[in-house]
Amino acid sequence: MSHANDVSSIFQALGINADTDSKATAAIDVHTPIDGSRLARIAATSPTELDAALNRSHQRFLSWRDVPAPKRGELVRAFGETVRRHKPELGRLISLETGKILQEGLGEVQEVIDICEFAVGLSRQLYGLTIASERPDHKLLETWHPVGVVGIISAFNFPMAVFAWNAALALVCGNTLAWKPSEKTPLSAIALNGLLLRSAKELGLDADGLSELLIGERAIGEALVNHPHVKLVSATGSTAMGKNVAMACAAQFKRSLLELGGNNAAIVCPSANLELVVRGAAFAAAGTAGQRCTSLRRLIVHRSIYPALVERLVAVFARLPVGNPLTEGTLVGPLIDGRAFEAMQGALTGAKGLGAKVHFGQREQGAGSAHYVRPAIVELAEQAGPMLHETFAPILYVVPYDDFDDAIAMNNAVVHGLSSAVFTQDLREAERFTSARGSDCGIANVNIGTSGAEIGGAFGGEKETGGGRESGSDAWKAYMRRATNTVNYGASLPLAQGIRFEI
Ligand code: UN1
Repeated sequence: MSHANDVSSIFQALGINADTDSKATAAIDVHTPIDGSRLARIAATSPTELDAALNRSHQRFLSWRDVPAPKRGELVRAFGETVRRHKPELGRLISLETGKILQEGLGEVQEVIDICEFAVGLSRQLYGLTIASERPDHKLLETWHPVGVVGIISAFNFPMAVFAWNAALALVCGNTLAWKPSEKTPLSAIALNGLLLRSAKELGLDADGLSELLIGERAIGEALVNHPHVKLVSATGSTAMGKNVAMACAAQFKRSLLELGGNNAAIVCPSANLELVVRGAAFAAAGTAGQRCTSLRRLIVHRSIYPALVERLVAVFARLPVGNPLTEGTLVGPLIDGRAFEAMQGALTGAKGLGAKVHFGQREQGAGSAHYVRPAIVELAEQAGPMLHETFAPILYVVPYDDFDDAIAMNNAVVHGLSSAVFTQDLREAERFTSARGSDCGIANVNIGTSGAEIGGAFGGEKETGGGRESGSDAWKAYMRRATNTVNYGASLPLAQGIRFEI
């Protein structure tokens, strides 16, 4: 069966009517990274359609905000259950569209299910504080309200999970959604949004405007960000894109929630359990073909164990099964496209120019015009050149260190601040790494790699990663506005700050 037919039968199994062979003049061709063949042609959203969609979202918000939060949670529960029923088809669709191995496609769908469960519980936990008032017979309260239409811009590498982290929380908080997926992965978006709207209809809810899909390239994203009905923009993608979103939002006093790049490092200390390091580093660096924002890109290794560790990693990378992501046993699928391949080769050439010893990174046999590569290990004497930049590809730079404080300084010496890790059995090193003078990242792990964060924690990072937090913990607060209420239940009107104002 061709991959395009595979897509058609997935939509059929999902019960979603998608026009995957659009005749519209403004349409987007979707190709699979597996062999470069065309999966579908999808109509793009026009500016007029975008305006109409955002008007619908705004109108729907006006009634959705009045639905009690636990009732809103029922929609998210139904959505999560529908997704669970269709996990195999959705996982396969992700694999076809992104080139992720099937198990990672299924893992991503599991993240969608998990965040729905989290949000259902949360729908009964959207609480504020009561605060002691300085005045007699007064109380101070904090109440939380939805913000309105939440615009979601998502990247190709997590074409379903990123939407779900935002959508599940934003919906229980009482917002409606407008989603612009990556133009590389509109099929995953059509499928997932279709299931969300169907879940709403099955519950007897008005699905119109609950979650509008906006298909297109950069201009559609810009129109979304600039539309007056959109009150919060949650954007995942490159730092350059995030900077534009942040500036456009700031100019209009809109909120933005940014989840941008990462140049994530792990420090390997002399006492580290090397079994954990090899497994953790190989998965984090080579898994998803290095195309997670949490992928491990830098390994900072104590000089005493450097030769032994690098030898083991080289042996593991040499035999990593690279190939068709739908084939059982494959661990590394293709890069998303030719541009990703060129960026990778450019970084490797740059490293060679600095005298690096480069292991692998070459193109591997693959079908059609696909870009399969053997994940690279790049040994540098010190952190410099391309090691200081995020390249969205499987390259693991390795440098030695002598002093633990220097290692922490190297961890922090990049513009991004998403994820980081230390491998050690020394309690002092672990505590220092996770302390205020340790890693400056939003994620700082101990004895575990940089990728694969669970949904229960807040997810996001500092500096050019954008500062936003999504998913677990109290990330829901980003999707609500806070009001402080002072209530006087007495018969007089005492003023605060000791002011006397007799009239
Ligand atoms: C991303 O690459 O956009 O920790 C996020 C992880 C996933 C999220 C990755 N839960 O790898």
